[in-house]
Amino acid sequence: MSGKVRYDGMFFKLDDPDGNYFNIKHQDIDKEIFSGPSERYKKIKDLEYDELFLMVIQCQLFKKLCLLRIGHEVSSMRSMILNKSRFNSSILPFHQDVSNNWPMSGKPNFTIWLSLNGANKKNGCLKVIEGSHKFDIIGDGNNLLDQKLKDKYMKKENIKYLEINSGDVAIFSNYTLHGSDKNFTKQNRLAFTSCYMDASIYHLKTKKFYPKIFGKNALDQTFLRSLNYKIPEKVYFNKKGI
Ligand SMILES: O=C(O)CCC(=O)C(=O)O
Repeated sequence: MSGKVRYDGMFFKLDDPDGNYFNIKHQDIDKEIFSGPSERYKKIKDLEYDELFLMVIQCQLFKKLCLLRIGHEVSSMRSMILNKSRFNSSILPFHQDVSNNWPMSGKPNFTIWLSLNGANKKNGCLKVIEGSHKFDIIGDGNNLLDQKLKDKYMKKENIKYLEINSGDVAIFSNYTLHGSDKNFTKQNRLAFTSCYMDASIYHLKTKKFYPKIFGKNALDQTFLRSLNYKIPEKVYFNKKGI
Protein backbone atom coordinates (compact mmCIF):
# COMPACT_ATOMS: atom_id res chain seq x y z
CA MET A 1 0.00 0.00 0.00
CA SER A 2 2.90 2.35 0.71
CA GLY A 3 4.58 1.42 -2.59
CA LYS A 4 7.83 0.37 -0.89
CA VAL A 5 7.61 -3.13 -2.36
CA ARG A 6 6.45 -3.14 -5.97
CA TYR A 7 5.33 -5.87 -8.32
CA ASP A 8 4.72 -5.08 -11.95
CA GLY A 9 1.11 -5.90 -12.84
CA MET A 10 -0.16 -6.56 -9.31
CA PHE A 11 -3.90 -6.11 -8.71
CA PHE A 12 -4.95 -3.18 -6.49
CA LYS A 13 -8.50 -1.98 -5.80
CA LEU A 14 -9.34 1.16 -3.86
CA ASP A 15 -12.39 1.41 -1.63
CA ASP A 16 -15.05 3.89 -2.73
CA PRO A 17 -14.08 7.46 -1.65
CA ASP A 18 -17.47 7.86 0.08
CA GLY A 19 -17.32 4.44 1.72
CA ASN A 20 -20.21 3.11 -0.35
CA TYR A 21 -19.70 -0.47 -1.53
CA PHE A 22 -22.39 -0.05 -4.19
CA ASN A 23 -20.29 2.58 -6.01
CA ILE A 24 -17.28 0.27 -6.48
CA LYS A 25 -16.96 -0.70 -10.14
CA HIS A 26 -15.91 -4.34 -10.10
CA GLN A 27 -15.87 -4.54 -13.92
CA ASP A 28 -13.38 -1.69 -14.25
CA ILE A 29 -10.33 -3.88 -14.76
CA ASP A 30 -8.22 -1.04 -16.23
CA LYS A 31 -8.21 0.59 -12.80
CA GLU A 32 -6.94 -2.48 -10.97
CA ILE A 33 -3.48 -1.00 -10.51
CA PHE A 34 -1.30 0.73 -7.94
CA SER A 35 -2.15 4.42 -8.14
CA GLY A 36 0.18 5.83 -5.47
CA PRO A 37 0.56 5.26 -1.72
CA SER A 38 -2.79 5.04 0.07
CA GLU A 39 -4.28 3.36 3.12
CA ARG A 40 -7.57 3.07 1.24
CA TYR A 41 -6.69 0.07 -0.91
CA LYS A 42 -9.36 -2.49 -0.19
CA LYS A 43 -7.93 -5.46 -2.09
CA ILE A 44 -4.39 -6.36 -3.16
CA LYS A 45 -4.33 -9.62 -5.12
CA ASP A 46 -1.78 -11.88 -6.89
CA LEU A 47 -0.06 -12.74 -3.61
CA GLU A 48 0.54 -16.30 -4.82
CA TYR A 49 3.54 -14.68 -6.53
CA ASP A 50 5.07 -13.27 -3.36
CA GLU A 51 7.59 -15.59 -1.68
CA LEU A 52 6.37 -15.01 1.87
CA PHE A 53 2.66 -15.28 1.12
CA LEU A 54 3.20 -18.40 -1.00
CA MET A 55 4.83 -20.02 2.05
CA VAL A 56 1.64 -19.32 4.03
CA ILE A 57 -0.66 -20.54 1.23
CA GLN A 58 1.36 -23.78 0.95
CA CYS A 59 1.72 -24.47 4.68
CA GLN A 60 1.13 -28.00 6.02
CA LEU A 61 -2.21 -27.22 7.69
CA PHE A 62 -3.77 -25.83 4.50
CA LYS A 63 -2.26 -28.70 2.50
CA LYS A 64 -3.99 -31.21 4.81
CA LEU A 65 -7.30 -29.40 4.46
CA CYS A 66 -6.95 -29.31 0.67
CA LEU A 67 -6.27 -33.03 0.66
CA LEU A 68 -9.44 -33.67 2.68
CA ARG A 69 -11.72 -31.35 0.72
CA ILE A 70 -10.22 -31.20 -2.80
CA GLY A 71 -7.42 -33.70 -3.44
CA HIS A 72 -3.76 -33.50 -4.48
CA GLU A 73 -4.10 -31.07 -7.40
CA VAL A 74 -5.07 -27.66 -6.09
CA SER A 75 -5.06 -24.08 -7.39
CA SER A 76 -5.93 -20.69 -5.96
CA MET A 77 -8.85 -18.68 -7.33
CA ARG A 78 -7.33 -15.62 -5.63
CA SER A 79 -5.00 -14.76 -2.77
CA MET A 80 -5.17 -11.25 -1.42
CA ILE A 81 -4.91 -8.73 1.36
CA LEU A 82 -8.28 -7.43 2.49
CA ASN A 83 -7.82 -4.06 4.11
CA LYS A 84 -10.71 -2.41 5.89
CA SER A 85 -9.32 1.09 6.00
CA ARG A 86 -9.48 3.31 9.07
CA PHE A 87 -10.61 6.03 6.66
CA ASN A 88 -14.29 5.74 5.71
CA SER A 89 -14.40 2.04 4.87
CA SER A 90 -17.43 0.52 3.19
CA ILE A 91 -19.80 -2.13 4.52
CA LEU A 92 -19.41 -5.39 2.63
CA PRO A 93 -22.91 -6.90 2.24
CA PHE A 94 -23.51 -10.62 2.84
CA HIS A 95 -22.59 -12.72 -0.19
CA GLN A 96 -21.22 -16.15 -1.15
CA ASP A 97 -17.88 -16.54 -2.94
CA VAL A 98 -19.38 -18.71 -5.61
CA SER A 99 -21.66 -17.91 -8.55
CA ASN A 100 -23.17 -19.52 -11.64
CA ASN A 101 -22.39 -16.30 -13.52
CA TRP A 102 -18.63 -16.46 -13.08
CA PRO A 103 -16.91 -17.74 -16.24
CA MET A 104 -15.26 -20.70 -14.54
CA SER A 105 -15.49 -24.39 -15.40
CA GLY A 106 -16.07 -25.35 -11.73
CA LYS A 107 -16.68 -23.92 -8.28
CA PRO A 108 -14.09 -22.78 -5.72
CA ASN A 109 -14.09 -24.84 -2.53
CA PHE A 110 -12.94 -23.07 0.64
CA THR A 111 -11.29 -19.88 1.87
CA ILE A 112 -8.81 -19.17 4.62
CA TRP A 113 -9.08 -15.71 6.20
CA LEU A 114 -5.99 -14.96 8.28
CA SER A 115 -6.11 -11.93 10.54
CA LEU A 116 -2.93 -9.84 10.38
CA ASN A 117 -3.71 -7.45 13.22
CA GLY A 118 -6.79 -8.72 15.05
CA ALA A 119 -10.43 -8.56 14.00
CA ASN A 120 -13.37 -7.55 16.15
CA LYS A 121 -16.81 -5.95 15.87
CA LYS A 122 -15.32 -2.45 16.15
CA ASN A 123 -12.90 -2.79 13.22
CA GLY A 124 -15.22 -4.73 10.92
CA CYS A 125 -14.41 -8.39 11.51
CA LEU A 126 -15.80 -11.07 9.25
CA LYS A 127 -19.43 -11.97 9.94
CA VAL A 128 -21.06 -15.15 8.65
CA ILE A 129 -24.51 -16.70 8.52
CA GLU A 130 -23.99 -19.94 10.38
CA GLY A 131 -25.05 -22.99 8.37
CA SER A 132 -25.62 -21.06 5.12
CA HIS A 133 -23.09 -23.24 3.24
CA LYS A 134 -25.71 -26.02 3.25
CA PHE A 135 -28.05 -24.15 0.91
CA ASP A 136 -26.11 -24.40 -2.35
CA ILE A 137 -26.00 -21.18 -4.41
CA ILE A 138 -28.45 -18.65 -3.01
CA GLY A 139 -29.83 -16.36 -5.71
CA ASP A 140 -26.81 -15.39 -7.77
CA GLY A 141 -24.50 -16.23 -4.87
CA ASN A 142 -21.97 -13.48 -5.17
CA ASN A 143 -24.39 -10.70 -5.95
CA LEU A 144 -26.66 -9.00 -3.50
CA LEU A 145 -29.65 -10.90 -2.26
CA ASP A 146 -33.15 -9.58 -2.86
CA GLN A 147 -35.39 -8.97 0.14
CA LYS A 148 -37.17 -12.33 -0.13
CA LEU A 149 -33.87 -14.24 0.01
CA LYS A 150 -32.57 -11.98 2.79
CA ASP A 151 -35.67 -12.75 4.89
CA LYS A 152 -35.24 -16.46 4.25
CA TYR A 153 -31.51 -16.87 4.78
CA MET A 154 -30.25 -13.95 6.84
CA LYS A 155 -31.89 -14.53 10.18
CA LYS A 156 -30.39 -12.23 12.81
CA GLU A 157 -29.91 -15.07 15.28
CA ASN A 158 -27.70 -16.91 12.76
CA ILE A 159 -25.22 -14.04 12.30
CA LYS A 160 -21.88 -14.90 13.93
CA TYR A 161 -19.11 -12.30 14.27
CA LEU A 162 -15.70 -13.93 13.87
CA GLU A 163 -13.69 -11.95 16.40
CA ILE A 164 -10.18 -13.38 16.15
CA ASN A 165 -6.66 -12.48 17.22
CA SER A 166 -3.80 -11.51 14.98
CA GLY A 167 -2.38 -14.73 13.45
CA ASP A 168 -5.62 -16.68 13.89
CA VAL A 169 -7.40 -17.99 10.84
CA ALA A 170 -11.06 -18.42 9.97
CA ILE A 171 -11.73 -21.18 7.45
CA PHE A 172 -15.04 -21.33 5.62
CA SER A 173 -16.78 -22.91 2.65
CA ASN A 174 -17.17 -20.65 -0.37
CA TYR A 175 -20.91 -21.26 -0.06
CA THR A 176 -21.01 -19.56 3.37
CA LEU A 177 -22.79 -16.21 3.37
CA HIS A 178 -20.32 -13.67 4.76
CA GLY A 179 -19.66 -9.94 4.89
CA SER A 180 -18.25 -7.25 7.17
CA ASP A 181 -19.25 -3.90 8.66
CA LYS A 182 -17.38 -0.58 8.70
CA ASN A 183 -14.14 -0.06 10.58
CA PHE A 184 -14.77 2.42 13.41
CA THR A 185 -11.24 2.30 14.87
CA LYS A 186 -8.11 4.32 14.16
CA GLN A 187 -6.20 1.34 12.70
CA ASN A 188 -6.66 -0.43 9.40
CA ARG A 189 -8.09 -3.94 9.77
CA LEU A 190 -5.85 -6.23 7.75
CA ALA A 191 -6.40 -9.81 6.67
CA PHE A 192 -4.79 -12.20 4.21
CA THR A 193 -7.10 -14.57 2.41
CA SER A 194 -6.68 -17.37 -0.09
CA CYS A 195 -9.33 -19.41 -1.88
CA TYR A 196 -8.54 -23.02 -2.83
CA MET A 197 -10.09 -25.12 -5.57
CA ASP A 198 -9.55 -28.11 -7.83
CA ALA A 199 -6.67 -27.34 -10.20
CA SER A 200 -8.63 -28.67 -13.20
CA ILE A 201 -10.89 -25.59 -13.02
CA TYR A 202 -10.17 -23.09 -15.82
CA HIS A 203 -11.47 -19.74 -17.00
CA LEU A 204 -14.16 -20.41 -19.60
CA LYS A 205 -13.31 -17.44 -21.85
CA THR A 206 -9.51 -17.59 -21.87
CA LYS A 207 -9.19 -21.36 -21.18
CA LYS A 208 -6.40 -20.52 -18.75
CA PHE A 209 -5.78 -22.30 -15.46
CA TYR A 210 -5.35 -20.61 -12.08
CA PRO A 211 -2.08 -20.44 -10.10
CA LYS A 212 -1.20 -23.97 -9.01
CA ILE A 213 -0.65 -24.37 -5.27
CA PHE A 214 -0.30 -28.13 -4.71
CA GLY A 215 0.44 -31.02 -7.07
CA LYS A 216 2.37 -31.34 -10.32
CA ASN A 217 4.07 -28.12 -11.49
CA ALA A 218 2.85 -26.15 -8.46
CA LEU A 219 4.39 -22.73 -7.86
CA ASP A 220 7.62 -22.80 -5.89
CA GLN A 221 10.12 -20.32 -4.52
CA THR A 222 12.61 -20.82 -7.38
CA PHE A 223 9.95 -20.00 -9.96
CA LEU A 224 8.84 -16.91 -8.03
CA ARG A 225 12.39 -15.60 -7.89
CA SER A 226 12.69 -16.05 -11.66
CA LEU A 227 9.68 -13.74 -12.12
CA ASN A 228 11.73 -10.87 -10.74
CA TYR A 229 8.76 -8.96 -9.25
CA LYS A 230 6.61 -9.29 -12.37
CA ILE A 231 3.11 -10.80 -12.02
CA PRO A 232 2.26 -13.24 -14.85
CA GLU A 233 -0.73 -12.40 -17.08
CA LYS A 234 -4.00 -12.87 -15.20
CA VAL A 235 -6.28 -15.81 -16.02
CA TYR A 236 -9.05 -13.49 -17.18
CA PHE A 237 -6.79 -11.59 -19.61
CA ASN A 238 -6.34 -12.72 -23.18
CA LYS A 239 -4.21 -11.06 -25.84
CA LYS A 240 -7.00 -8.54 -26.53
CA GLY A 241 -7.24 -7.86 -22.79
CA ILE A 242 -10.82 -8.79 -21.79
O1 LIG B 1 -12.47 -9.12 4.75
C1 LIG B 1 -13.63 -8.78 4.54
O2 LIG B 1 -14.11 -7.77 5.02
C2 LIG B 1 -14.52 -9.65 3.68
C3 LIG B 1 -13.90 -10.94 3.30
C4 LIG B 1 -14.44 -11.57 2.07
O3 LIG B 1 -15.45 -11.22 1.50
C5 LIG B 1 -13.70 -12.74 1.58
O4 LIG B 1 -12.71 -13.16 2.19
O5 LIG B 1 -14.11 -13.29 0.55
